[in-house]
Formats: sequence, structure tokens, C-alpha cells
Amino acid sequence: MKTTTAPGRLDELETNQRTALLVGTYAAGDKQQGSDQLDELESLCETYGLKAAFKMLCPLREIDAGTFLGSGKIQEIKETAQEYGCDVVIFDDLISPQQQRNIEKLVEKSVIDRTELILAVFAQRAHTKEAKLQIELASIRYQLPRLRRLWTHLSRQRSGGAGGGFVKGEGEKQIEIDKRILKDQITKLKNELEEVKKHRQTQRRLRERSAIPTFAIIGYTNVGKSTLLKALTDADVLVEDKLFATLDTTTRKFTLPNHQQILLIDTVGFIRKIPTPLIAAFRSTLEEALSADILLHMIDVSSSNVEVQIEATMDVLKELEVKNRPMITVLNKVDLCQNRLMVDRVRFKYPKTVEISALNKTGFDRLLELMIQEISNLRKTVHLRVPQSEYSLLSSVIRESKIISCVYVENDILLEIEIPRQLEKRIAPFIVASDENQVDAQ
Ligand SMILES: Nc1nc2c(ncn2[C@@H]2O[C@H](COP(=O)(O)OP(=O)(O)OP(=O)(O)O)[C@@H](O)[C@H]2O)c(=O)[nH]1
Ligand SMILES: [Mg+2]
Repeated sequence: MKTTTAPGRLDELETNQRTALLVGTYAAGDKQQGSDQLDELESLCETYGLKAAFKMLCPLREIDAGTFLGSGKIQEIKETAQEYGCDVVIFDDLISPQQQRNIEKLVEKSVIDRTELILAVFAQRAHTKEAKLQIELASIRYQLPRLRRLWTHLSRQRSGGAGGGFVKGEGEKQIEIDKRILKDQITKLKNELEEVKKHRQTQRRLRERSAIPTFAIIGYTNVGKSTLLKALTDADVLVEDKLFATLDTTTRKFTLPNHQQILLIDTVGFIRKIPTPLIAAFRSTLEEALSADILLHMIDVSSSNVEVQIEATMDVLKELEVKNRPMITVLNKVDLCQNRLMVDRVRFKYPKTVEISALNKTGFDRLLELMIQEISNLRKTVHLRVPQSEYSLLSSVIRESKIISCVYVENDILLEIEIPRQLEKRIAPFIVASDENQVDAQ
């Protein structure tokens, strides 16, 4: 997306010279994790279309306030970037706008961090209007404190162009103007988003009224969420061995083996250290998924980083306040799994687990069985006494429920029905008795 006044540094690169030097750090004793994280940064680069020419992994004892890494390392970065002809240096760690400016001056290359790369990937891959608006908003917020590049651009134009020399103070004035423009744009985008959101909320309310149980497939990026949706519903969704293949939620109807209809929602994947502006921006895209009755938390058990990925996902769920939602843990890619011990560890930690291969369509019977059990945990059996005159009013409710018995007594109908819990309020005046219908999912 190129509509912001302040394009990211990546937008400035010519398409034919896209190589990057990746810089990662590790704390003492954590070199393997540092290396895995750098590999993930490389995948993000590939997803974006950048070639990682070299990966530098540096021990980090102490953060330098001015340049993040010490002067020796910065010099090494400069030399390595020159040696490999890199156009951009990408830090896996989050660096402050000030550090970014200082490092750029020293290494004489564009410098970005993981957040900007993720924002760029999102911008490149967003399709729906809402996702585009949200990413634009997140990008502008990110760029706002990093406006120096527009300033140098202006000064370059001034000194070289017909306009004559660069006037001291002009750049600062320009930054103020740019900031104002960006702030106006933020307001405009927020208003537009509100509109889109209203429309989506109406749709969601309609869906909630239909009370079909919903399952959201959530999890770390690239674990196979879209593959599962596709395997179950033949949905035409994008499956790719790339990070963030999915950026918009897709919902499909699916009928379980007991003929229960459900909605399955495919969602955007999570990532370690998800940029804060993106969490805010994606909260509303995920809102629909996060209002789901049950979460299918998908895990790629072939990854060498399983536990880090689970933790990152759980952190995001906590931030989105849905950590306690009913959840089935779906261990995917068992066909590639080498580490049985790790699988056992995960199974021990998360009781409702199932092992599948979404690609080979194995393990689905058990998955669907667990899904049926979880739905029954959401339901409740109630006894109703309804005047026949009210029957039509209740017919929509009954359509979403399972009738266990039905007896006519005088002018009333006595019903024993299993209802979705969210319908309880609506039929409350007619309930004469209820009993919890708890089924142990294990
Ligand atoms: N071997 C194997 N590969 C799988 C399996 N499930 C998915 N994949 C592959 O994993 C890659 C990612 O799959 P997606 O379904 O796009 O993953 P996702 O979780 O939707 O990813 P994002 O949308 O990027 O978050 C693709 O190359 C799939 O073919 C599986 O069970 N076994
Ligand atoms: Mg996907």
C-alpha cells in the first residue's frame, strides 16, 4: 500500500536491488533461540520479497541507548553490508526512532526493524478494505516519530533543484507540516474504519442471532490454519508456505458428523513480539473470530520452535482477553513431526488435544468428535412450558435447539430442549426447570 504520506523505508528500495543484512541478538546461553528467531526474520523477508544476503547474530549484554549495539558491532554491520552489497539492514529487535536514525548515519544504509518489516508484509498482503485501512493506520502511527527521511528528501530537493539552497529550519517546519498531515490522515482513517466496523457488527449480530456455534481456527503464522479450513470445507482460501498468507478472516459453514451445523473461521496468524500498533489495528479484524464460541488452537509440531510459538500465541490471546475461551489444541503436521517427546509434553499441558495432518487429512475423526463434545459443553437442557399462542415467537429459538421431548397439556406445550447457552435469556420467561449438561471432553 503506498497511500501514506510517509512511506516506509522499504518502499524506497528499487525492486531489482532488494537484499538485506539481518541482525539478531541473543542473551547469554540463548544462542539457539536467537538463531531460530533470525531464521524467522529471514522467512519474513522472503515473504516480502527481500533476499537475506547475510545473517549476523550478536551477543547482547547491554543495550546502547544511542545505537542499540556497541560501536564495534555497528562498524562490523557497516562493513558486512558493504561487502554483501546490502541495501537495507534489518534488526530483529525493536529499535527506537532515535537509534534508527543514529545507526543509519553510521552504516550509511537504510535501517529498519522487525516491526516495519511486518507492517510492510501486512501492507503488501492485505486484501479487504478494513485490513487495508487498519494497516495504513498502523503504518502511519509507526512512521510518525520517524519522519526524518522526508526531511532529508526535502533538503536534497532544495539544495540540488532549481529552488536554490536549503534554508536552515525549513526541514523542521516541513516535519511539523507532515506531522499535521499524518495526524489528519489518522483521524480520517479512524472515521472510515468506524463505518466499516458498523457494517461488520450488523453482520455479526445477524450471525449471533442465528446462534450457530462458531469455531475460530487460531495459532501462530504458517501452522496450517487455512489448510484445515480448506480440507474441511473446500473453501477457496490461500494456502502458502509463507508467513501471513492469511490477513483477512474467512468464515465457512460446515456440518459435523452429527448433522450439527457450525461456522468455521480462518484467522490471521500470530507472531512472536507482534508489533503493538498491529495488535491494536487487528483487534477489530480478529473481533469476529474472537467472539467465536470455541477456539481451535493450531500448533505446528514439526517446527523446532513449538514452545516459543505456543507461548507467543497464548500471550496474544491474553492481550485480546480470550485466554479462557473453550479451546481444543490441534497438533498439526504430525506427518513431519520428529520430536515425540515434545508432542507428549504439549499433550500433557493442554488436555483437549488432537493430532492431525491437515494436509493429508488424517486425525479428522477425533477432531470432529472433540468439536461435537465441546459444543455440548456449550449447551444446556431446559424444560419449558409455553402457551401455544407463543409458539410462533419461540419457533426461531427452537430451530436452533435440539428437542428432546414435546407434550401438549391443555393450552400449553411442555418442552424439554437442549439450547445454546446464549439463547437462555431470550426464553427465560418460559423456563420451568433446567439442568446443566456438562460432558467431559476427554
Ligand atoms: N507436511 C504438512 N504440511 C502442512 C500441513 N498443514 C499445512 N501444511 C503446509 O504448511 C504451509 C502453511 O499452511 P497454511 O494453511 O497457509 O498456514 P496458515 O496457518 O494459514 O498460515 P498464515 O495464514 O500465514 O498464518 C503450507 O505450505 C501448507 O501446505 C500438514 O499437515 N503437513
Ligand atoms: Mg492462512
